[in-house]
This record gives sequence, C-alpha cells and structure tokens, in this order.
Amino acid sequence: MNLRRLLAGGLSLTVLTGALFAAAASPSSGATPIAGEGIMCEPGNGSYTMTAAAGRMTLPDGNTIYTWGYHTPTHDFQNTAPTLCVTVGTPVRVALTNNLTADTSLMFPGMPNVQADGVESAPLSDATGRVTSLAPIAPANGGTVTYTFTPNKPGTYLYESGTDVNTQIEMGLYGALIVRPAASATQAYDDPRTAFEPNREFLHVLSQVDPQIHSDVELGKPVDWSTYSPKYFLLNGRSAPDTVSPNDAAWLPYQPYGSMVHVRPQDPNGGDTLPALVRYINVMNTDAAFHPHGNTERVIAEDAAPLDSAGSGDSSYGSFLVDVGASRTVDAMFTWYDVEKYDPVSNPIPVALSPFQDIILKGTWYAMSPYLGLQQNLPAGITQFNQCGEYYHMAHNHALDKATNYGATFGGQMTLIRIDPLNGCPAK
Ligand SMILES: [Cu+2]
Repeated sequence: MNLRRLLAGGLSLTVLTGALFAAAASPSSGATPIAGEGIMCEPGNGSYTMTAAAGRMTLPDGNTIYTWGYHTPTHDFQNTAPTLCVTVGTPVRVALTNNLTADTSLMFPGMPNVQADGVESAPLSDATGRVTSLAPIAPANGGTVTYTFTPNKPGTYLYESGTDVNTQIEMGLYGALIVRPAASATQAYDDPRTAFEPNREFLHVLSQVDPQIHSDVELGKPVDWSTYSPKYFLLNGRSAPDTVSPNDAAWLPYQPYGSMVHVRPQDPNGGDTLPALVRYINVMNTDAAFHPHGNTERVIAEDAAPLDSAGSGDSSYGSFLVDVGASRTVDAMFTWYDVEKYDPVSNPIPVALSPFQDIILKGTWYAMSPYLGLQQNLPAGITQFNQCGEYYHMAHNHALDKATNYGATFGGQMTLIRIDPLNGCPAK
C-alpha cells in the first residue's frame, strides 16, 4: 500500500476515533490551546503539606467509587495524588497528616537517605519480628509524620504508601514524583539530547480499581484478594473518555489530571522544534503495553535510568508499544512529522472524500480535508468541534481488557493525541 493510501486509511480512523470522544471534548479555549493540558505540577517547590483522606471518584459510566488519596490544600480530595516536581540537589519536605481510619505512610523509591521526623526511614516490625510497615507511619485518625530527602538523580519516580501495600495502593495511595536536572527544567536528564519542547510534557499514571475491594474497605470487611478482578483502568486517575477533559475540569473535582498529548508537527519554521516528553508510571500489578496510534515514541529511560549517557552510544529505541512493567516508570520522547506538505498545485494528494453517509457528521472532528490546517465547508446545519484543522489519534493500553469501563469497550486507559497545524491553533 503506498503512502497516500495509507494516509487516507489513517484519516478514516481519525474520523472514527474523534467521533467516539466528541461527547467528552473539552470546551475549546482557542487562543491558549495548551491551557489545562500537560503535566500539572503541585505548587510548593519541594515543600508539601499532604493529607491522606477518603473520598469518591466518578467513572464515565456513572459509578462512584469510595477511594483513598493524598491531597494538598489545593484540592479537597484527589486521585491520582499530587504530582510533585522537584529538582536534583534541592531538599524536599512532605508533611503528611493521616485522616484515614488505618495507619499509613509514604515511600519514595529511588530517593536517597529518606528521613521520617529526622530519623532514617526504615521498615517497622512488631514484637514477633513481622514487618508491619515498610516506612514510618502517620497513625490513623489524625497522626502526622514528615518525610525529608534530597533527590540526587533526575527522572520519573513513583511515590506510594508503604503500609498494607496491596490494599492501600489499590485504594489510591500513589502519585508521581518528577525529579528535574539542576541545570535545566526542560531536559528529562542531564543529557542535552533529552531536551523537550517547553509546555509539551505529559504524564500517564496507569492504575486500576476493583470496586469490590473498595466496597469491602468502606464497609470494614476483610479484603479477599483471591477474587481480585479490576473493573476500571485509570490514566492519571480518570477513565476514558474523561481522560481527554482538561486539567482541573469542573465536572471532575476530585480527578484533576487530564492525559491528552498535544503536539504540533516538527518544523523549525513553525510547530514544535523539540519532541514532547511523555512520562509513564505503571502502578498496576501487571505490565502495560501502551500504544500511541499513528507514530512511534522513543523510549529514552526506564526506572529513571537513561538508556544512554552523554557521549556514549545511544540505546534508546522507537516503538509503537511502550512497555511499562508493573511498578516501573518509562520516559519516552514523542515527535510528529507531517507526512507531506500540501500544495494544491504541485502536491495535490488525490484522496477522495468519503460519501457523506460514511462520515459521522454530528460531532465530527473531520475538517473535510486530508491536510492539516485546511478546512472546507461542512454541509448546512452541521456544527464542527474541530477548531483549526487539527486532528486526533488514539493512544491506549494495548491490553485491550484495560481499555474498558466495567467491561464496556472504548474506555479505561485510553486517551487522544492531538496534532495541531504547524502554525498553531489560532482562535476563530
Ligand atoms: Cu489501537
């Protein structure tokens, strides 16, 4: 199949996927297309006041789930927990208050010399030697503990509960810890080849929910792991199609983080000149094979270890499937190249428009043109959501049972990649 036919095939897919998500589309802001998108770092600059609390999350099928989470004063409750963006060499302080009815704690895997209330953080055990917590606790019903450490290596890390780990992580006690190099906040690592386009930094935290476990915990029943069967699969604490709603969407007050990846084609004369950066954290107990449609991503680091070092060989790799092992992190660069530059005279691409009955016109994302940035008239009476000739590809966990909401397909760990025209997306 030649390139042009491939392009035409891809477009019909775009029409389909765009229509699927049209109902959940964010209200457009036009002039500031990146607002409400991308990684949302918690204010605090290394010093955080955190509360562990119970609350409820909402799922796209209308279900609400009793859940636990960490939050700071910026939210009443939240899942996924606040994204902490810190810097190598700058001390970090997290003061935790535990409003849960169970003891809890925080662990920062990969961080050196973590202290709890000034003492080395180490596992606790009871009189028989049985380990009761992997980290010093904040006791139930209002207890506090303050953790301090100074990060020494950049990268993408998970932070999570160290107490009754299976249950508490299932309940929602986890979040992302982003450590930036001291020299540059727009490089993933100290290597200049890891520079990314400012404001094109994205986070995908993958987790899952078995409503039975959450119900048992809420009712104070013993948890039966033998029947564990997750029904919801979250990206940054939301299931598709909520994943493409903007950060801090008013209709998702306790799930503040969107996960749409928004880029423009690479071009020094407009568009993005550097790649986007997508940081993956897999909180689940199974591997994730995350699949961006339409283009590869380049894996540059695993578990905060660059697949390279400055001046040596390059062991990064491009892949249509970004494999993220259980409890692991992966950093990937994402670039988009426009396939061909359109010129109506010298480079027309003879893509026949589909018959109208084959195009989903109500709620279409399709500008009726195969070319980025071009729009044509829609039939009278049709309103388009497409802002400026941009288009969308899906990205999702290729374990397709995890792209569902309680068994209903096209949900779960699924989001969109949005590609704007080179010159951006001007307000209309
Ligand atoms: Cu797919």
